[in-house]
Amino acid sequence: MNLFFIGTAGSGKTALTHAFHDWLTERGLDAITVNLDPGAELLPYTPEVDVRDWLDVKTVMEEYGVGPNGAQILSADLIAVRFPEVKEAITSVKSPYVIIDTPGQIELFAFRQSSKVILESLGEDRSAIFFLMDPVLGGTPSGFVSLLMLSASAQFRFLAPFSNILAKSDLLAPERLEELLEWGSDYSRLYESLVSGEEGMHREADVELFRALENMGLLSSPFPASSKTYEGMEDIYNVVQQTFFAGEDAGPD
Ligand SMILES: Nc1nc2c(ncn2[C@@H]2O[C@H](COP(=O)(O)OP(=O)(O)O)[C@@H](O)[C@H]2O)c(=O)[nH]1
Ligand SMILES: [Mg+2]
Repeated sequence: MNLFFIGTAGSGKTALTHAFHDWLTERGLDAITVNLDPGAELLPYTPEVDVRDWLDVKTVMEEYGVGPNGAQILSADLIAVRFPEVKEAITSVKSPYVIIDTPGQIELFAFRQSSKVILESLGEDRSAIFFLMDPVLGGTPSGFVSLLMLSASAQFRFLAPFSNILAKSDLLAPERLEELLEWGSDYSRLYESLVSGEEGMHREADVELFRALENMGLLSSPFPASSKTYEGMEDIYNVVQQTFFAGEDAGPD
């Protein structure tokens, strides 16, 4: 099972990769971490497979004579070329849970062809995608709608099951957390907040965006998770069990 954590820069993908790995292994479950971010500097965990062994942004900058942004994009594309070797390294470990940390900026993974190559190579039927919603960006009704839109556009590109996570939940006061979760689970509340706020000129566009998401059936409720308090780790685990075993627990108690 390949579990991909995707999201905007700073949404907590790397921290969650670390936390969820620890959570699984503390329960005696066999899990490995994979770093697919060629631009990562310091990682809080030690990945079993690290894309930087094949490709890193600094070397790409030197070799191709491009700047940091160009190198990030080029690296994201070059991963696809080197992926057969990366995949070989992943599958040779033979661990049931493969937790995959993806590049910092969401567009480098979610919106480039290389991510399709990666998912297809590992098997979309053996993969699940978790989109991390950053509560800092999703703290206003229009910010929340924008994140749902971003999540929906990523969801469109993949066949693998897709879940939204309200990340870094420990940063929110209980009543704020409750409000954001209400927006996520009851879209009439999100709509109310959207039209009643002081959001000025963008309001109509947001309402249109909201309606489009609603009409396409693409609004999916996030659940909270924190890499600090471990809130939500069990929910991620349950999603995985539901997805791959239809509720039957694969691991020891
Ligand atoms: N309080 C809190 N901070 C977090 C959490 N997850 C990540 N962070 C912090 O947010 C920043 C970005 O996290 P990181 O995992 O590197 O984000 P990434 O860019 O998506 O990989 C770091 O300073 C983390 O320590 C969380 O669950 N709670
Ligand atoms: Mg990261």
